[in-house]
Order: sequence, then C-alpha cells, then structure tokens
Amino acid sequence: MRLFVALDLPWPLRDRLAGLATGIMGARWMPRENLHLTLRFIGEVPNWRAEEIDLALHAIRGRGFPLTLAGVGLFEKGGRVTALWAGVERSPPLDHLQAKIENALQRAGLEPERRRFTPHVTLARLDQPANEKITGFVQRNNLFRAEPFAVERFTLFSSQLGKEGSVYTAETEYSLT
Ligand code: 3AM
Repeated sequence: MRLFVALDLPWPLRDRLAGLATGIMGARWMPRENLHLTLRFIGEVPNWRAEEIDLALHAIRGRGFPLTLAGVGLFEKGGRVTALWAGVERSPPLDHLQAKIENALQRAGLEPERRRFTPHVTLARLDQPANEKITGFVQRNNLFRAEPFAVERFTLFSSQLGKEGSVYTAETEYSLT
C-alpha cells in the first residue's frame, strides 16, 4: 500500500479552492475529491507495516484546533514550476500535530522524514513550463484567505496511481478531542 497522512478538508473549503483553479493552460488542477493537506508522506509499505502505522496513529492524543488557508505559492524543481498550492496561516497546533505524527511513525519503525514540513494544499501540478501565467496566478491570489475551519481529525490515506491521476482513499480517521 502507498500511504500518507493528511487533513481532509471540508467541502465548502474545497469549493472555495476549486474557484482558484483557472487561468493556466496545461496545469493539471486537482479534482475536489483529491484536495488535502499532507502531514506526512509514507510511501509504499507492506500490510504488516500498515497495521503498525495504524496502531501508532491511533495512540496519538490531541485537541482539535482552527486552521486557515491563506495565500498561494509554488514548488519548483530545476528552475521549473512543478506545483501550485494554497498556503496555510502559521499554526503552532498544526506543527505540534505534525510532530506527534512524525514521532509516532518513527516509533513504528519508519525512517525519519528529512524534509522540513511545508504545510500546503496542492491545487495543480504542471508538466510543462508555464511561467508567465504563473506570475499572474500568484499576484491574483496573493490575498486569498479562506474561512477558518475546525481540524477535528486526521486521516490515513492510501493512494493508487492511475493514468487519469491518483485516486486517494481515506483508510482510517483518527479523532482529535
Ligand atoms: O500534498 P501533496 O499533493 O503536495 O506529492 C505527493 C502528495 O503531496 C506526495 O505525497 C502527497 C500524497 O500523494 N508525495 C508523493 N511521492 C512522494 C515522495 N516520494 C511524496 N512526498 C514525498 N516523497
């Protein structure tokens, strides 16, 4: 199974994000059902390991908190824009939750994640260069700010890579109180 831990987003928020998805030819905009905020990418694991991961995530205790998506940004690789995303307002509770998940997964035997946590919601992936249009996209949406939403759980997703893009399935939800 190919797994990752993420926040599922409320549908009104997804609708709001889908409203940003215009104006860049060749961008592969994420369908609403795929919009999420990744807390930890896990990757391919055997079933027995997935069970240990599930146990470790179940043991996490934490309180819910409000979170606000704001601003947009991009990821680049080799000078080329590869993804557009919506950003997240600074949130110590989110960082804390992410750290707890990282600890739990390391205790379950996973290698530490070396990359810094950059909370974001991927809106589009880009296979081809489209740099001029992207400047406009960033300028247009710089002031984007969504209504805060309540984070009340986090979710273990499986991901199946397909021709038409990935299909994400919520495997288990873990409640925050
Ligand atoms: O939350 P986003 O959409 O940015 O890019 C993948 C997606 O991130 C990322 O995990 C999320 C759910 O699929 N991902 C895929 N392969 C990855 C890898 N090898 C990866 N993240 C880190 N390392």
